[in-house]
Amino acid sequence: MDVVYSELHALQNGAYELIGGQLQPPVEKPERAETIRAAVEAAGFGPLLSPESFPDDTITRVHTPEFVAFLSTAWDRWVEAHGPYDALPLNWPVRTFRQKIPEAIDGLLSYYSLDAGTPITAGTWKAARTAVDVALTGARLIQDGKRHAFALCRPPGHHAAADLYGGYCFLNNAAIAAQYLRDNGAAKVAVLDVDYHHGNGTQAIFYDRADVFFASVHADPLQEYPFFLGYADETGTGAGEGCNANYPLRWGTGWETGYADALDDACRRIHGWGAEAVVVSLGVDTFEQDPISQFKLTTPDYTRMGERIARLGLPTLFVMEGGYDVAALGDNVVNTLTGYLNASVVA
Ligand code: OKP
Ligand code: ZN
Repeated sequence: MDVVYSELHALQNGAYELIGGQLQPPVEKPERAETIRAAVEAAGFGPLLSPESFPDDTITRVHTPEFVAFLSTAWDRWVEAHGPYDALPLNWPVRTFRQKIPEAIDGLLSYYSLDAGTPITAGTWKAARTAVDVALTGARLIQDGKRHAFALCRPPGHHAAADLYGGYCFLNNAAIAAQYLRDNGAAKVAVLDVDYHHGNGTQAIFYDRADVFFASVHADPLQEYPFFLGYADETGTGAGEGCNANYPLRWGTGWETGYADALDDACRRIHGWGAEAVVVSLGVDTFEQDPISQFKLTTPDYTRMGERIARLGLPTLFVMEGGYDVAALGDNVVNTLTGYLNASVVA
């Protein structure tokens, strides 16, 4: 399986993160992608491909031009206002407020963000923009007839909506790749999100559309971030009614205690809907030792996950999302991809 990777991911490198009321080193850090790269290489995956450059209009098929302009200039404006420290918002236009777009950089960060855990740094734009190229290079491989590819994206993307960043995500790599597949021949594309956290951004982007099916298995938003989307009664709207499937699961869920059944149902829905290709938002923060998560998947369970995805029998683009136990990240990703490959029936 081809793997697309760029070392420019390391340009996203926040200084600290507020976790449980304490400033701590960020869990979303460059070592994540490096350990995955080393593991897939050691496991014999490859070749390791550098991303091609895709034009900005692949991004504005999913994100608003205003949002892209904001993200690409935010660091310079922040430095001008405050100096070279991580750019972070501190308030939001929640209930009782108006949705006006402010002029000042602090207000723009507040308007366009969903949390204060997603620092914009000197290299954020370059890293996020390159992650899109990584995902699109993978999508082009699929479009060119490959049965599968792995886009080793960092920073992740599934929390980013059309004009919203947060949850360590800036540009929605998986959504942009799915849209690219739609724009280049696939009539019906599914996104299967197995990250521990609900892919609120991807859901929002495709919520009213009948041509992209979104299915997500994730921690119950009653208990877990992002808290305000990801419930089972979110089934799509308008033309997209019936094209969204959420599987919220309680803290403590393991492979045999709810996860496998939910994944199976999500895959059945995608199959029954008639998807021609699937983009997998691959987060391995469902792992039992993940430092910010509460599921109980084990390293061997990821082999089963890959096998189930392979049984869809679809061209498959894996796009890296979360997963924060650096010691086990490589094994968990490799097991997913190996399980997939060993079970995939080459048409
Ligand atoms: C991203 B992905 C605030 C803690 C909030 C954010 C979790 C983002 C997960 N500092 N945690 O879905 O793995
Ligand atoms: Zn996650």
